[in-house]
Amino acid sequence: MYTQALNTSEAEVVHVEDAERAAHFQARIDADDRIEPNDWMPAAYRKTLTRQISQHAHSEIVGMLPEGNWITRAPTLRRKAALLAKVQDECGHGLYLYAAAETLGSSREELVDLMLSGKAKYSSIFNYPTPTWADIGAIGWLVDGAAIMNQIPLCRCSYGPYARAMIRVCKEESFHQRQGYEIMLTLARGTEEQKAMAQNALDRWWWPCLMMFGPPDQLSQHSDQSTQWKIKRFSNDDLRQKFIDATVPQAHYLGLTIPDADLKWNEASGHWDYGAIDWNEFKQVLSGNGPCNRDRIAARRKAHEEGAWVREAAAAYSEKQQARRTAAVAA
Ligand code: BYC
Repeated sequence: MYTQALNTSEAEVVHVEDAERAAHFQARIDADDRIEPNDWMPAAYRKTLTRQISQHAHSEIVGMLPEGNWITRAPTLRRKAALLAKVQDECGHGLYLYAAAETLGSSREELVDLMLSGKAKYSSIFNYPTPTWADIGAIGWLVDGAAIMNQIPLCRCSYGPYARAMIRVCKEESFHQRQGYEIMLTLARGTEEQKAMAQNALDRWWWPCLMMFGPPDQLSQHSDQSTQWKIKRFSNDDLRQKFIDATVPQAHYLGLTIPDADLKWNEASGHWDYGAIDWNEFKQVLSGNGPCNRDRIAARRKAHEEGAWVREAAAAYSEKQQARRTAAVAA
């Protein structure tokens, strides 16, 4: 019991109890305790995690589309096998993440419907096209590289199911990043045409990748609260800077040029200074006006409709199993 109700109205008691529970909850977070599904948590913590984890799950599922586009056209059998495995991993990540979100009380159907109806976001990065094979290299190298930078700290997120899901996801993302970088290396050391293709992909993916980390800190609505709750361990700008610092030397090794005339090593800060990001483009993509937003949602809706029979068959099988178990218990 958190309070004694003496000479106070019922509403006041509830209020005091909530405040005490919230203080106890924050003390657990401050002590780096893990919050588990059956623990008490503030409604806003549940809401923000459901939002972030489900958006993350949607990103994994929509993220299968740009790369899926190349499975039938991968240049060799080995490349095809690796790409197929990567896309299947992303599907698996989406499923762990929906399962983690479900522990907070929303059903997968509800969450998926929010994405299909355009009400829930998914990462801006998956609204860009993949016209050449080099895009598959650039996605692995840069998109998965950015994802790892963002997700490693999430392995220490205060919510247990999300943090545990992230450990496996990060291991698989590391393999994805390596396979992407290796594609870029092969192209960069290939013919002039192949090198130009790699450079062109870098030119198109660089800036959208920097946007993956979210708006600049002063415009981020959720950062302060999420940091207090140890959902976020680093700010959007800090992670963006870490990504740039790690990636610039990799581009140099490839012999490719980062498409930013203002990119400059800053001796004093020990970081790479970079040019202005076009936040208007980010806003446009988030409002549904990116190059591929409509195609992505249409493809997911079609897949969902075409998969209806699988969901119905699984539900019928599960009901049958349940009836069998009930009959066995009764016998
Ligand atoms: N795209 O207050 P902020 C992957 C939204 S998948 C779209 O800073 P927060 C992979 C944000 O949701 C990569 N929306 O938010 C898969 C919020 O809007 P709402 C996905 C964005 O949550 C396949 C508003 O802007 N990774 O790795 O504190 C192949 C204000 O932002 C974006 C994750 O989801 C964006 N880029 O911080 C390869 C990681 N950025 O919700 C790779 C988990 C911001 O109020 N998520 N918004 O309507 C996070 O770490 C955080 O949610 C973010 C944003 C850093 C993304």
